Amino acid sequence: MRLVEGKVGLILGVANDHSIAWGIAQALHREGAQLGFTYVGNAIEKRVRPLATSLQAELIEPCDVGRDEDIAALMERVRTVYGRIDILVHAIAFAQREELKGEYLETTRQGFLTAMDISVYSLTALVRAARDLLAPGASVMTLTYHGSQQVVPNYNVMGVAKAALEASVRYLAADLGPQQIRVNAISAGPIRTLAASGIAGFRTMLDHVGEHAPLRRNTTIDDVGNTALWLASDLSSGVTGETLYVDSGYHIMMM
Ligand code: NAD
Ligand code: 0WE
Repeated sequence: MRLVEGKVGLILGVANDHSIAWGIAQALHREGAQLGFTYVGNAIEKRVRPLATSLQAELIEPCDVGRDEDIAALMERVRTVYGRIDILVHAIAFAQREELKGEYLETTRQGFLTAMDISVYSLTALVRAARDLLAPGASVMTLTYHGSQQVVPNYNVMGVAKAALEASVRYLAADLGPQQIRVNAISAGPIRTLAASGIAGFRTMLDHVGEHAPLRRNTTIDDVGNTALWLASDLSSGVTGETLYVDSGYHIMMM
């Protein structure tokens, strides 16, 4: 029996075949999950449709997580097509580009609110809208980064947002635990995705991590996908409210 045979998964955050959400989708599909996907905007729709179709997705819907009406419409579609959710994957973050350089001190009110809305509140909004669809035994997961715990130059408002996201995971886990729904975060090491493109010095960061991490290599979307598969499966039935590191061990190192 495959690890997630017959489970229904909803995946938010595939932009292209480099996306962490795509690594997760491939692992879940390989082990028997039925998957639905969302996208924002026409450019991403063009990339997501063929990817989703290649995994026999029955649901491919638009959803800007900054819009409550999009989230509500998405969950109504899920209700019609699948009638339930066993796996919910939130792999979404956004801050205005100007906020990811220079001093954190210069963060604007609007920059702060946008990062918190799209990267943090969206998880809570999605889980609330999905509440009556989430089956007993369901697994909800999100993606975070160690910039929530220690200062990573230029990560700035996203570090503050990820700290709030990890705290949201704990509060959601406490709320949904009695319904036998688990909520966890995966803290991934740096990976070259669309969200990492154009970040000054990203190459240098990747090379440094690859040379100094215990495993002496960078994290791949397959590494994250396989941990997500475990979190989605009943093998992780006792784990909730947790942040799991999938970063070649980098965060345990000092010098
Ligand atoms: P990505 O660009 O492939 O994925 C980010 C996704 O967020 C995109 O699909 C984009 O469409 C979506 N998104 C942005 N604004 C949205 C909105 N308003 N509504 C709906 N979707 C929206 O990049 P990724 O690196 O795969 O990012 C996925 C997650 O992984 C993010 O939470 C990111 O913070 C996290 N993460 C990334 C890394 C890394 O180094 N790449 C490391 C740790 C954690
Ligand atoms: O969470 C992230 C990236 C999130 C992100 C990226 C962008 C780039 C394009 C959020 N919003 C935007 N907005 C854009 O306009 N990561 C963990 C990857 C990342 O981003 C960094 C990093 C790392 C690692 C930014 C600065 C320093 C390190």
